Amino acid sequence: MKLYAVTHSPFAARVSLALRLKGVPYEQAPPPGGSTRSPEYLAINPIGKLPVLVLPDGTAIAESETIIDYLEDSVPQPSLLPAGAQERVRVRNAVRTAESYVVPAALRLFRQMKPETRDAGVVAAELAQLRNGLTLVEHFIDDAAFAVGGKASKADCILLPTVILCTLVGRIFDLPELVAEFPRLSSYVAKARTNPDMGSIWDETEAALRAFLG
Ligand SMILES: N[C@@H](CCC(=O)N[C@@H](CS)C(=O)NCC(=O)O)C(=O)O
Repeated sequence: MKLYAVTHSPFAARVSLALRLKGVPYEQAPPPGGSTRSPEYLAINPIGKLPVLVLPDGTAIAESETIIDYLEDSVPQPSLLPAGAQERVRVRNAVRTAESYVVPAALRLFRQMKPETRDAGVVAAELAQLRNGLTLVEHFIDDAAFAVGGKASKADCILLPTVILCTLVGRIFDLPELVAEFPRLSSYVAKARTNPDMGSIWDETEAALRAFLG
């Protein structure tokens, strides 16, 4: 399988982690034509975003969460969902909460990255949203090496790259303790990073994103 992705993308990191956890071999490549706006890439993914997974028959699957769901359907073992219905709810609530309340605020904060054009009011409002989202995420996760249910799940695939984004937000806005304000989340991340797949995705993505942001 081919994964069109860049290593600094937290959305690509979600899928890379799912592929590694499932033991699916893949080859990573940058978007054809050199950009997500190239005609070649838009012919593959009209959404114009990375990542995209291209199957051996040429089928292209867009959107990180949809790709992970496809992997779960097509390569059921090891499953990235817990066995019980209630634990699956917790995975989905952790994923939705990160996706709906944390990631959008983090992405809006990245638009305020440059101090010279920064709007202090927007930054304060978005940091409040971000902190609220992280508080909600903490509600759904375990203080353990895996976010939910004692084994790797879709929740880990979404949450770890989300926390990387938040770590970088903290660095940009001079809040080095931003993630540490959330003790359950911080403790989970520290334990999760001891897992070889999760630790390597964290290290690779964080280093690439730091370099990308300068
Ligand atoms: N909802 C998408 C978001 C993907 C996304 O925003 N990818 C960024 C890379 S971090 C991208 O491709 N940006 C290029 C662009 O917007 O042109 C997903 O989950 O896959």
